[in-house]
Amino acid sequence: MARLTVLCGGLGGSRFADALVRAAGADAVTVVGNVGDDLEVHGLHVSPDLDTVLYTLAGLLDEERGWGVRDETYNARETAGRLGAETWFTLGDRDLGLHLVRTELLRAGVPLSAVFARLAERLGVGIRLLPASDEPVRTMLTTPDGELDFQTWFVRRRHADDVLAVRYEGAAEARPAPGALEAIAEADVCFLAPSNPFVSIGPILAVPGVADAVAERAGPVVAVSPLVAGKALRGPLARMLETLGHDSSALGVARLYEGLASAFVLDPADTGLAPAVEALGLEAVVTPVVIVDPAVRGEVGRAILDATVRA
Ligand code: FO1
Repeated sequence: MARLTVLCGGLGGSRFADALVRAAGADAVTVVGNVGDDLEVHGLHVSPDLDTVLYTLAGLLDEERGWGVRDETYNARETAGRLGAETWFTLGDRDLGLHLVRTELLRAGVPLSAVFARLAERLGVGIRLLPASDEPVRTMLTTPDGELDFQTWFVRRRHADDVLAVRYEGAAEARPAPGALEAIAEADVCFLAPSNPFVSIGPILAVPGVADAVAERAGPVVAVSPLVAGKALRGPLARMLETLGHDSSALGVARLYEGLASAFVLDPADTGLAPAVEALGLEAVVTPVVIVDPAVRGEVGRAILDATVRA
């Protein structure tokens, strides 16, 4: 059985992890996930990206919306709003149950990685799900209106502000979660999921030791393009690349991974970029990367594995 480790963010990353699970089985997959967009809501710890991975693999995700639990209700939010609380970050009733349990465990001194191990087990998710760190790392974005934390920028202000710089608060003091560096070093293939390189993969790589573990691997490091024909399937990546001074294309993303990845997976829509990707010293692998529909994920995952386990 091939051992596959995936550095991943929220929706794109969770769909990619699901594709690998469908192709190779849950036992094969370890996720090292982003905690840079974690936040506290009503005193509860919320880990949106890792929760999205958890919900996707448990078959609970609201696939249309791309976050939270399907068949959700919002009674607690309505009460909180009526009582004067801020409700711009929506927590549904079912989702709230998870945040209550997680926060209780964290307050009792259980590290975030152990909390996720428990949540995954209880929800029947067979992969290993590790936060990049048990310590806080927070993605902060410089905009023309000042510096904003990720969720204020993304949800509250609907990512309307141009992003001029990105910083990962706390990263320099954070330690990788137990097992994360080993999972990266020992995997047969280490993937950089089709997630936003600045706000999903960046905060993981910023934890001391993680980028070195990826760069020093003897085996392949395969980055999967989060852009197809210059467009993100969802989210603000194309515009962020522009405002941060990069090429708004799969090639622009490949350049960010130069020296770190050994191969870069491009959608057939971007075949024309393959020679430029190869010129960066990355093997260009052209195969579909669109995994929105759960029905195609297994097939897409198998094709990516066939093309890259040997890369
Ligand atoms: N995204 C929104 O656009 N609005 C929300 O109110 C919102 C709530 C939310 C609650 C739990 C959760 O796990 C995710 C949630 N998201 C929401 C998604 C989240 O902000 C982002 O998609 C990720 O952080 C980006 O990867």
